[in-house]
Amino acid sequence: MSTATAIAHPNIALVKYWGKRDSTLNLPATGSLSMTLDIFPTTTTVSLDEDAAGDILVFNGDERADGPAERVTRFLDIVRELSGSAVAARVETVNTVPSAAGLASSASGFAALAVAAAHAYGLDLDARALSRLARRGSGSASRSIIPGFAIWHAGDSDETSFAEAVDAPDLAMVVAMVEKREKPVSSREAMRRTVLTSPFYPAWVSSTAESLDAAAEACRAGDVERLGRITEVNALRMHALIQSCDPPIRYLSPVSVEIFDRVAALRDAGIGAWATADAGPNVVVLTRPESVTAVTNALEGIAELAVARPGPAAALVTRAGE
Ligand code: 2P0
Repeated sequence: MSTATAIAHPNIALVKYWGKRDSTLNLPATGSLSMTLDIFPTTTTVSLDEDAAGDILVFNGDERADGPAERVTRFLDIVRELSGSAVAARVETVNTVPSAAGLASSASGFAALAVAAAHAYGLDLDARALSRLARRGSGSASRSIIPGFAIWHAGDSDETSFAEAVDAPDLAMVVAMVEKREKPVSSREAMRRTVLTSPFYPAWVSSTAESLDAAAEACRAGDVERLGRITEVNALRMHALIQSCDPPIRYLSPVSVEIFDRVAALRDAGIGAWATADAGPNVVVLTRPESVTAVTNALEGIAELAVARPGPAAALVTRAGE
């Protein structure tokens, strides 16, 4: 029996992925840029089982037979097709990120699953191929394969849509966990609704492509101020876009908005700090490492806080069997 265990970390996008051009291949409408974190890892073990009738998913100790299990099976079907194997697998995953709270749990989840499944099924994939594979599970997972800062190139085919590392200045993130409950509308459904109903969607696609070029340039040049400004503007544009759906969706809560205000006040006081938020009420503050204490002091008491630095690539931990 072949078994492999892998570990991956979530990532937070500075320039966001919101909207697909192809939902079968999970090709995004625009490229994106992110930092992989060094906190909240997901550890996943994939064990092939020749006698099993179907795949089994055990998520944080509970066997699941619902949506997440079907999504894992659809992903494993891609791995089985690539490897020429028809064998079912048992997938055990332990996620330390608060699940479905807009903190990129599917990114670390599918990145860890991609690495573990590729090894368990005997595929020899380089980082680019792993990023493409992880993308099929969840778009943002393509970036969690990569350490530190990553650009996910939108591409226009399975071969050309992958993430790769980009040089960046020394940065940190302060994660403000406003709520840990499941979000009311999944990113996948909200993206679909955005593409179908928002009159602002074409403007989002064109402006995000420009923001990505500018952010990549700022990253390479080590221009923290410019990168920070692009990050906060892009996040607020994404939330404005999401709120413009019919029926509308609003992920930010009053506490999230209060955090954006406190971060703006920090900037007025001369501290380089910029806020972003994914598909949920949690807010992540991008800052220089030396300003982390100023940020945590400013957010003290409003939310549970965690400090992250650029994290490692998704990696194999152990492997056994043929
Ligand atoms: C991002 N998010 O760039 C954006 C910003 C959330 C807000 O990627 O449908 O779970 O699995 O490809 O990757 C969340 O969406 O969506 C996401 P699927 P995913 O991080």
